[in-house]
Amino acid sequence: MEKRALIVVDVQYDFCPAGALAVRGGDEVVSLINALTPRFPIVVATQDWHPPGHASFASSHPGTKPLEVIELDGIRQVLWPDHCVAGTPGAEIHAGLDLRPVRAIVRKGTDPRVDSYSAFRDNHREHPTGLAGLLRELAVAHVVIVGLATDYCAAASARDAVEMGFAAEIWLPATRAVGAPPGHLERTLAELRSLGVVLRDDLP
Ligand code: VGL
Ligand code: ZN
Repeated sequence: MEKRALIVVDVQYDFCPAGALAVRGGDEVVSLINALTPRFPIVVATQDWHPPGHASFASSHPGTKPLEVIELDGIRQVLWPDHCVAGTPGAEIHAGLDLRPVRAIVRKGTDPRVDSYSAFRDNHREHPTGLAGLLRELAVAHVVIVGLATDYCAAASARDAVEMGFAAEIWLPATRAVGAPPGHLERTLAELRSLGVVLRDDLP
């Protein structure tokens, strides 16, 4: 079988209960992912890593509130509470996640002007993170995506993976979703399916 990599997306305190951008049940993925990592020859993780005042923060746009949608440099941007500010405790990867099998941690969202949901490139689809090159050099043809959040960073990573020539799956039980705005999760999953992303409802 072709070589598979596990991509562990944004399992960070700010996406866990009590975090700044808490995703319901976010911390529940930790033990599920720990059980998966030994089964993959390559495991990489991503870390949302924003400078203070990042353009995705509602606080950077006076008069707006989190979860409002604006147009930012010509693309749709959901505004978020301040989260995953580089170097803060909320930006740390959950201490329960076993990082020993993780070969590389890719940080993203570091450009103050543009958001970066995907593990592969920013939301303008202009600046790659380098992950595609790393995976290709390691002869990975197929990626399995788990982590947070299903409907934003996991989804964007799967979409880009397919577009960049990888086969992609999301293993849904090891993800949790933001679930906003209404209907976004369902639309996103339908779109991913139509692009050929395999959405698994169980964990093997
Ligand atoms: C994420 C919103 C903002 C995610 C990151 O990891 O899904 N969502 N930044
Ligand atoms: Zn973010």
